[in-house]
Amino acid sequence: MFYEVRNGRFFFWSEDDRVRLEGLRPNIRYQLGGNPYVFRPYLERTSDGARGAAEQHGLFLDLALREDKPFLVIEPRLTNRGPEPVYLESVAPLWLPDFGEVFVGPSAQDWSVFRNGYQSWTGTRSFRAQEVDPDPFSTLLRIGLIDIARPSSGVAGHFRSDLFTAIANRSSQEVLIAGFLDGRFAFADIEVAIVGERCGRWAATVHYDGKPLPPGKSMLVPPLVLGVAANAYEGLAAYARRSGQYMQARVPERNPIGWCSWYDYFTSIDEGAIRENIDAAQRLRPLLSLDYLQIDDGYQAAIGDWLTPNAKFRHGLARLASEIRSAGFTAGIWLAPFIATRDSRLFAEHPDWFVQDEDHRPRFALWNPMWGSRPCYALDTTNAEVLKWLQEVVSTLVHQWGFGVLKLDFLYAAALPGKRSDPSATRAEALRRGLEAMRAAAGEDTFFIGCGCPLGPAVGIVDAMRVGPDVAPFWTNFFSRVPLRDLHGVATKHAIRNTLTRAFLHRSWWLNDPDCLMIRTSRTRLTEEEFRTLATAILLTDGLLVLSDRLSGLTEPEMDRLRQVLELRNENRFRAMVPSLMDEDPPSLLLAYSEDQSALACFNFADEPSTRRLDLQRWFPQAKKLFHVFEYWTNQVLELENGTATLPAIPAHGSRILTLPPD
Ligand code: 9PG
Repeated sequence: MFYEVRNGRFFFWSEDDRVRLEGLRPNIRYQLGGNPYVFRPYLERTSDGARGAAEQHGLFLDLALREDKPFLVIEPRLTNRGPEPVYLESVAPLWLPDFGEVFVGPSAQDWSVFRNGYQSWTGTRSFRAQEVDPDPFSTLLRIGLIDIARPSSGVAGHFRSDLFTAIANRSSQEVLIAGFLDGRFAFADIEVAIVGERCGRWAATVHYDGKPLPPGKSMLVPPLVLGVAANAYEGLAAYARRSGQYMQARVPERNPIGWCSWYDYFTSIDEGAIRENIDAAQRLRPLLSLDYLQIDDGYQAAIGDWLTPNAKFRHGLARLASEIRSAGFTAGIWLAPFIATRDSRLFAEHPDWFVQDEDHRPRFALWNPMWGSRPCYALDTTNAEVLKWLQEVVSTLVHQWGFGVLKLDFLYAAALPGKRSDPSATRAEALRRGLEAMRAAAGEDTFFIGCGCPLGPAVGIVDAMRVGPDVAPFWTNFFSRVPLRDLHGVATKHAIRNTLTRAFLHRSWWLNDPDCLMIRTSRTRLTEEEFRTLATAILLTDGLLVLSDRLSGLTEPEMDRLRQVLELRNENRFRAMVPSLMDEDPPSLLLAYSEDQSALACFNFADEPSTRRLDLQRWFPQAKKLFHVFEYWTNQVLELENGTATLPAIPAHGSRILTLPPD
């Protein structure tokens, strides 16, 4: 890895010279006196890096450059030496001007670009040069699934990846990794456009949403890292470790097993149902010791009134929490702390606590058909009174009522564009302040699960994070395929995709929550094969294991499923690797390593059966010496020929797991 500043521009190249960034410069957008400006300084060499050779309106940019293997770290600092505040739109420490070039192998036509989504539910995958990144069909759907301030351009070969990316050349195999080390206080992305054989656009940009930089002040811009990797997944995993350390991620040693009421009852829960499950969970004990039981959506009087239960929870939540605890489980509860409907007491009493849209009306955040016709609005988490209210809610739930697990949902609302009481906060800062207030109120011992959450601002605050869309008692459906583009939002298939494509964040940024595993055989359209595929993805990526079926009256086949799942989980703490991350969507291979076992999972996402030949020696040197491997789900022994296994047809949406002794 080499780098230099020459002719006012930045250059970076790999040892073999096949990955090159040539002639990049910074690009800063800001407002002054109500007018928009662009500042694209040329660079001059300094003792520890580079600085903008020019100043504009008193703005200076310094880039400290240092090697921290396997990355080059670029640490930008922006200073305002002018007499007035400068309102920052965005700072791109590196941006590709007309006369620059980015090479990852010979032709950009062979590139695959990893596009990380904005929040939990945003579909995340690699795209080929000819492909379009499709946003959900309508504005209504986009609000809850992508960042509406940064929609996809809809142009083939043009991608914008949140916080980090990998660019892989599929024919010559080079990989470039680029990412910001800090996503806590501002949203940031890497933008890549492929135009014919060339890279037409490349920019690593931090978005400041008009944040003022006062005169005489300077600020650190999130450091950017660049690196080359032999394998995109491993490169992204190295990035996740480095950035997780930088952001002081919370990574609990123990990965709890939970139960959640949502995916069987949905909003039709009541006290009786929760009680039945407490009893059933106790009876399950010899087989499975659940750590927590979590009450999901459906207990509250209104969205926003988290401390007021509805008529189905007559005896209140404190009592239910105490019953859960008396039975030996941690009690968990769902809430959507940053939204409220008009019919909530919160809204009636504090109509001024909400983010405002362009028309000075409360900022629309969501319309959820499950909650009837009422729209939800976004709370202003830069308002001190709102933060105080959040702390009261959390403090009551945790310290008075005894909940130890909080599933915090629809968190994106706090970061929606709009007018806030503190205009100096970025959207990411607004969200982070809301999260920090809740963490401060809860204390260190409460387990937070983030959901529907932009990723960066939650690092260091949540213990676990939903990394994909909701699972459902179906594989996919018309709605998920068409308006949601076979990518975003609710569908078991979509959840599995993100579980694979974001597996490298696990234990670096938080514990990954791949969403719940349903083991039931009725009240679901998931087939046996689809159940196994979901279980395979959750277990081999070491994700949070949360069951979501009514636990009383589990049938023998359902108990069998549970046993199989636990057998696969119990002895192993797998570390995952997705070798085809940049070649397929969704990736069909998943490697998992633990101390006692190695495993290779093979998924068939197609709608018809398919056979596969797998050369195990590519990933497992020990396969050379083996004559057969074991297949977990079908309980078969497969012969190996020169380390190659031929899998009998895998049914549609099915998966197989080959297990090997460790290397
Ligand atoms: C409870 C659920 C579960 C689930 C969460 C989240 O756009 N929407 O209308 C929409 C509805 C539900 C949803 C996501 C989006 O799911 O992921 O686990 O807690 O809320 O309502």
